[in-house]
This record gives sequence, structure tokens and C-alpha cells, in this order.
Amino acid sequence: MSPPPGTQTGSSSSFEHEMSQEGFSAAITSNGPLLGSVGSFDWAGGAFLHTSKGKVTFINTTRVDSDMNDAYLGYAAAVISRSRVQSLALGAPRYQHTGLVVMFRQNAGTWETSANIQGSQIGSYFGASLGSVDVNNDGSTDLVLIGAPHYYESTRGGQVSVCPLPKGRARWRCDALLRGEQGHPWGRFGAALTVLGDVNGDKLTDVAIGAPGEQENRGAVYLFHGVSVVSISPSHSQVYRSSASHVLFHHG
Ligand SMILES: [Ca+2]
Ligand SMILES: [Ca+2]
Repeated sequence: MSPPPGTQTGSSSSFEHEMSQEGFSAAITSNGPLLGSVGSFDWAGGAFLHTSKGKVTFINTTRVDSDMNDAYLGYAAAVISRSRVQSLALGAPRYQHTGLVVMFRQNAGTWETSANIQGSQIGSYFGASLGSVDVNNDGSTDLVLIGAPHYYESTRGGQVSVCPLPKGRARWRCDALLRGEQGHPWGRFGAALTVLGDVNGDKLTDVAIGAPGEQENRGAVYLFHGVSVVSISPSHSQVYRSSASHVLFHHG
């Protein structure tokens, strides 16, 4: 256990990772596990990459950036693979109150930021969940899913942005949204998401997205299928709602 703030007598650097909460999120890279560390550097956050040789690398936005105060970088983590080269995505859902996802790539042995995607709505918690999807199962990531579970609309709460990997040096653009059903403004759709693999036998990867706030926090899980244009269908195929009888709702 770490001592509470204000009890340190050591060097000022002792607060760098004192309450870092390493393991807040996790992803597996080809080098070893990546563990989000939202509390590092006074809640700017970051992530630790543990390699097989016992080496630990701390990854964060490289410059001391006051914008990152309380950003919670590392709240979510995902690994992107393209042509066998891995890059990392880390979510910072409290960045400037709108949220941010930062991409990192390895350059001459160090991890540096390569791109970022910012949320649009204050308080939306954009970047609270992340998923890296290889829709067509060819070994290369096709898109990144970014959850914003507190995104507010009057009839449904939370959304997930579908962001295809840009070609070459183009900017990231998120070109579609996944949402829950109407009638759940406090649903927190996108608070959690999971890449499932192919569950309906069409060889395209499918995803599940949680909405833990639906139905007075009994929660729901939505299933979305991958589609052959290398994306995720914006219409869910099923929603599983928690109830005494575990009723299963089918759509289309
Ligand atoms: Ca692919
Ligand atoms: Ca499928």
C-alpha cells in the first residue's frame, strides 16, 4: 500500500507513480503485457509495458504537457497491428473534460505519440473503452472502437465511435457510430466493449458492447456483427438484458 498524499518525505519524484493504479487497463503486445496506469504523474496517467526480459518501459505523452493534468491516460488500452508492426492506443477520458485517445508508435526503441483523436462533448468520457478490431481476420487491425459512455443524448446515453485505420499518413477519422436503443439516457453504452471473434459464422469479427446503466443498472450487452466492407454494422443484431428470466431479445 502506498502512504496517503502528504506523508512523503523523499524526493519530489516519489509522486510520479505513487498512486498510479497500474493495471487499471491491460492489453497484450507481442513484447509483453501493457498495463494502464491512470494515476501516474498526478493523474496525467500513462502505461507500463512489461517485456519478457523483465524490462519495464513507461509510456506517456512525451513532453510535460499541462493539458494532460487529470487526463487519466491509460484508462483504456488497445494494441494495433499493421503489417506485423504494433502500435498502441491509450484512452484519456478526462482530457480537457472531453476525452482523448492517443496513439503511440515505436521509433528507435522509444514509444512516441503518433496521432490523437479528441472527443467532442464535455463529460462524455471519450476514450473510457477501446477495442482494436481485425474485421477480416488477415492479421492487420482494420479499425479502433472508442467508447464514450457518458455521451449524452436525451433518449440514449453513451456511444462508440468506429475509427478505421488511416491510410499512410492521413489523419484519423471516425466514420460511424454505434449506439444503444432509444429510451436509455443513462445506459452508459460503451462503458465496456469486447472483440469477440466471429460468432455468426461469416468469418468476420464481431463485437459486444456493454451498457451497464440500462434498466436501472441491471445492464445490457449489445452484439454487433462485422461487415464485409471491413467495418462494424451500425445496427446491433441482438441485445442481452439482465433480468430474472434472462430474456433474450432478437432484432432482424
Ligand atoms: Ca484486417
Ligand atoms: Ca461474424
